[in-house]
Amino acid sequence: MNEDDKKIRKIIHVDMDAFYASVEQRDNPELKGKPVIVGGPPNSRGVVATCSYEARKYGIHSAMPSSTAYRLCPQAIFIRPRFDVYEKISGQIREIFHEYTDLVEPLSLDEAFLDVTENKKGIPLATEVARELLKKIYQKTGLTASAGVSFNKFLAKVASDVNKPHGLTVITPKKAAQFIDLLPIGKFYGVGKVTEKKMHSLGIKTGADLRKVPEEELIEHFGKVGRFYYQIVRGIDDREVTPHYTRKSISQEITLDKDINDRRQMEHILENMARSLEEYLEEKHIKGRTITLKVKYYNFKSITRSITIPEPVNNAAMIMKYAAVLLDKTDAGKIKVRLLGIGLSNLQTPASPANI
Ligand code: DCP
Ligand code: MG
Repeated sequence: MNEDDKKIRKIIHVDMDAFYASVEQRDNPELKGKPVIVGGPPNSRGVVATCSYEARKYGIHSAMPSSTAYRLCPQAIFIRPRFDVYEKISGQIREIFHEYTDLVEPLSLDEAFLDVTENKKGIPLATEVARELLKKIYQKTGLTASAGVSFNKFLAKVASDVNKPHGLTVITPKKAAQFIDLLPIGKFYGVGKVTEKKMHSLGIKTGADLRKVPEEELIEHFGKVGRFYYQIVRGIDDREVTPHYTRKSISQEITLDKDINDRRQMEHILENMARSLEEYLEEKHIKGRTITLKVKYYNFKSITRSITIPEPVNNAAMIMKYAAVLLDKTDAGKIKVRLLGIGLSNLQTPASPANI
């Protein structure tokens, strides 16, 4: 196909505003206008899942320890998450999306990509579709969302973040180059904290800086994903909106050379597995909320123990912390063990650059 024949796609990224916290404010009017933190209690080792915009003014953000959040804003109201409610609302917004297209790719409970190039209502302007989506979401749920509209996933996703809350941002092909040039490197798709640091150390702070780096050099520094960066900084991102995210879990297991009952040795093996999981998860930009430990005893009897936490994790230390708790719930040590495994499920992911 000739480049010119390629139809310009119309992609929308929708993301609810301060999702869990907004739900709590909606359901309890006393919380409206106040700093609300959803997550672990302040005197626990828990973390902030999210917080209301009023709380963000104090510097509080997702993944911050609740104890730190309390220090920053002692008058904040701490609330435990109610996943069943969030899941129900997530279903409601998905129904709205499907009124327009079946090309809906949910990234988490509160965000999704939609390809509305062809849509069920025959609306020619994607911006119009986005406007309707936000309005319907508000009418049906009483909650606000933000949307980004562009010709690929990368730009649509970045755009949805630009005018939060209740914002609608459109990046046309004409505006793309300038927009990308000014974009801080941390906002690029797939650039997490670690990559951001590395980019900074290479003198790459913005899209304009990134565009100056030759492809080979990016591949040298970042591996396969370097090619992806080279393309997206030029506004090229052909990834399709894929309706289902199929991967449900990630796990690793090891059959030991010989059966063991030394707890320290088990922890050592689990730590190695957690580190290798972390590497994989980081690369794919995946996090998970359910950690599962698998133990097979010397007599081939196999058991699993799981824990689901409010805050998705991807780092080895956290995975290991929970694996150790789960190990206590088994007879490992009392009974000799021949296999150990760790799994992560309830996955959350932005559409990974590794999928292109
Ligand atoms: N979440 C979580 N832990 C995180 C990040 C998010 O448990 N580290 C949960 C709580 C959020 C929801 O997922 O409400 C959606 O995440 P977002 O990143 O979209 O954050 P919010 O919707 O809360 O805020 P924003 O308005 O910035 O999108
Ligand atoms: Mg959100």
